[in-house]
Amino acid sequence: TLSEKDKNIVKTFWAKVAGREEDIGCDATKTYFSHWKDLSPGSDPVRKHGGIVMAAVTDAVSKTDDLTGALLSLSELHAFTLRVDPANFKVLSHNLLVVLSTTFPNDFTPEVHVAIDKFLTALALSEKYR
Ligand code: ZNH
Repeated sequence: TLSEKDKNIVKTFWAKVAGREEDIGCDATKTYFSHWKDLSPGSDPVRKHGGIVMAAVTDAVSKTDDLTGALLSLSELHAFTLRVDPANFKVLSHNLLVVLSTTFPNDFTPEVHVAIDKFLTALALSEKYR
């Protein structure tokens, strides 16, 4: 679970991400959603969806004390309606870590890496599957 220290690290790092959600989300999600016609990096649907996913992550950063409650309806949507394979969450989290590390090479210390990794795992949108 996330320690208080992890939470602070995530919040401090996320201040850098603020305002760049679309770019980062676009990069991290472009390998998904193959059913969309135009999947080229930077295409409108990918950009838009990347922004939506990242906005949800940013929202979660402000709710680290009750992630399960904050993400309840979103996690139900993914488990019951969208039926996203849980393995995909791991891949997306990994993509996000890669994009964050290359976008902010100086800020992405090993400490930040571990804290963000824990945070993304704690988002647990796949929790309802269990
Ligand atoms: Zn998801 C949708 C978030 C992951 C798939 N998403 C969505 C939304 C959101 C999200 C916010 C919108 C909703 C509404 O509208 O209501 N996601 C998210 C997050 C994450 C995710 C935060 C992580 C971190 N997803 C994911 C994955 C996948 C997905 C992994 C697969 C692969 N989503 C999805 C889909 C959708 C969504 C399919 C729908 C889209 C449309 O409809 O357009």
